Amino acid sequence: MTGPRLADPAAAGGTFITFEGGEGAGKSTQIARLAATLRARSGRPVCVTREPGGSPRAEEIRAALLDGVAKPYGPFAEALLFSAARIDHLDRLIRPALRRGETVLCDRFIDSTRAYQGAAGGLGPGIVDALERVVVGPTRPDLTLILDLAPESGLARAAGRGARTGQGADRFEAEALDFHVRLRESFLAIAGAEPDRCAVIDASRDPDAVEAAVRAAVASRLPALLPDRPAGAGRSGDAA
Ligand code: Z5A
Repeated sequence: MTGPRLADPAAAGGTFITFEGGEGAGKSTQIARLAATLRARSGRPVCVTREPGGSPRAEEIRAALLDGVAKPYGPFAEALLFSAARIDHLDRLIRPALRRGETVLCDRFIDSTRAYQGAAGGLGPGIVDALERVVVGPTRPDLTLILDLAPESGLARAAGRGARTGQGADRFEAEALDFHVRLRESFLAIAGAEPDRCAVIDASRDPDAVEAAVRAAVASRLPALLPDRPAGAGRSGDAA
């Protein structure tokens, strides 16, 4: 396991950044953009991953979860399966990458369990906290970017993408609107409770404006990742 997370990524080894939010908030889009920026500017390797999934075994569990295989067993059983995937993902990908000093960008992590299985799914906070303690331990994100968007807009974006790709709604996209409203409230409550770790990004704007807000949050919270000058370059990079 990695040691306690420190503020300076150079001193602490790698840096762990997670992206959270409701359906269609733009996480994948923004992770790809931030990864490109960090690769150009930080001079450190960047590892892009996602949950559920991120390792071959966790991807197998992902397929079952998004097909709704665990839904009939209830939110506790689903949380256990998300946890099983997370254990493998942490052991095989996230912790080794952090130990190598990489920047890990992860699409969803513990806050999705808190929001989906906990606040929206009805699983008690005691169980969610206990799972987090035994599964995640000290490997906590250094920064969590919560992309905030009205659920109606996010679901419309996801549906638009589904229409283009021919993919129908998955097990969670198919939940009723009030489930998605509770998700949004939960993510905002998490951000309010842990302001040092979390930054809320208004995801209703166009992708370039959201990208600028993401960069500004990273630059102010983790300045060593976005130096003014790209690593090894002789001129200033663009300002965040
Ligand atoms: N889950 C859980 O229940 N418990 C857990 O512990 C964990 C997860 C870890 C994983 O699904 C599901 O697992 C998830 C929660 C649950 N629920 N669902 N569904 P997933 O990984 O397949 O889906 P997702 O995480 O919700 O991501 P997404 O639907 O793919 O959305 P996204 O990554 O946030 O957005 P995107 O793909 O970047 O953009 C969506 C569309 O909007 C796309 O067509 C873009 O071109 C467009 N877009 C993006 N940004 C913009 C802006 N700014 N304006 C306009 N349009 C935009």
